[in-house]
Amino acid sequence: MPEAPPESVAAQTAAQGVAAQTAQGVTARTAAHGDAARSAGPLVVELAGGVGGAKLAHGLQAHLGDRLSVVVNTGDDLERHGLLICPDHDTVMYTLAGIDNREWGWGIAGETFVASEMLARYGEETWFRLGDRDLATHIVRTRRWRDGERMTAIALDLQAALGVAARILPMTDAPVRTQVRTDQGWLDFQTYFVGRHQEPEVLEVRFEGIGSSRATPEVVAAFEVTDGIVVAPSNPFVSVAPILAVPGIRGAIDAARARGVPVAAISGIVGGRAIKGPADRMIASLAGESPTAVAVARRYVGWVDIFVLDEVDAGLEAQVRDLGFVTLVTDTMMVDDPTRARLADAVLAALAITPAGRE
Ligand code: FO1
Repeated sequence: MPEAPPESVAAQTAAQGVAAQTAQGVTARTAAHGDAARSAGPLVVELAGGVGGAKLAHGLQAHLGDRLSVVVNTGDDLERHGLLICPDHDTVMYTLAGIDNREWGWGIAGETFVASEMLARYGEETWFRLGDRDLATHIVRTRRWRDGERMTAIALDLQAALGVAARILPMTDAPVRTQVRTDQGWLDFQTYFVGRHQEPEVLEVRFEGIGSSRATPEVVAAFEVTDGIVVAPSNPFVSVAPILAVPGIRGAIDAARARGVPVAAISGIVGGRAIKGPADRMIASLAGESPTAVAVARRYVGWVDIFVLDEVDAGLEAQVRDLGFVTLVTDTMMVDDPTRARLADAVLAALAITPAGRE
């Protein structure tokens, strides 16, 4: 849909007419996914960072179940106490498994920190807090990773053990580490985010290791067969940008769009402020713009078709359309299960995706 002129989603959906998938077509696409057990129906890929990506994935999973693939940022990954931690993957996984800690937005509900207290007694740095239950995830992951297994295979097994219906695919199997330049020099992402409480101004962002990374076969296949792509209300600079920077992913999105697959993105800036995290300050320091939904939309020109703004930003809709997007204005606040599912439903409708397939 790249060539579609800007207009309202309702008008565009009506104009598209019916191009529903046949049962045979769905079966062929399912086989191409390499997952014969996947249920029939439309397939969707979400690009996700941590909390916002997890909430939207939860809403999408409620509608799509195992037909949702979440391509998750791994630039936030880090090693602590000799263990490999994948925060965005784990936030999405715990959320989709229904064991997430809703108070913090990360970690596991009912978590305790006895092991962390003991680590501190041994003199280990514990500002990045690893809960007792969470530690089990990192122990299993690290053991298998050191044995030479692919990150994707390990992740899929962890998800299966927790009964997650959707698939959460690391953006790459190669190590990529986001770093930010501040007036205190280059900092690893979690040192900036947790260790320094996101306080230093971010002047530059780089993704160490991105040049030697590549999209996994699972990620490429997910884009090849998908009916729609959704970009979560995640940080454009440190959550979405690293996914796009993995060699092979932007090309896979372009190829999907060339065969008519629409891409929708949801603004993580509402009323001039980030829903969570430092995206608003990064828009100012990295792009020199006011933190608005329009500034987010500007980051997505050329590869996103539909831009979703919150109702409080309805006054910005015309500016977003002027950038070439189809717009959807709706309540984007995901405060509980019904509002997650409602936003997911609105986005799927904007993508013209119904339970039977694409309209
Ligand atoms: N966030 C914090 O604010 N403090 C922590 O101590 C912390 C520990 C942590 C451990 C495992 C994990 O998977 C995530 C954790 N997070 C913590 C969240 C994480 O730093 C960020 O939310 C994401 O990287 C940003 O998307």
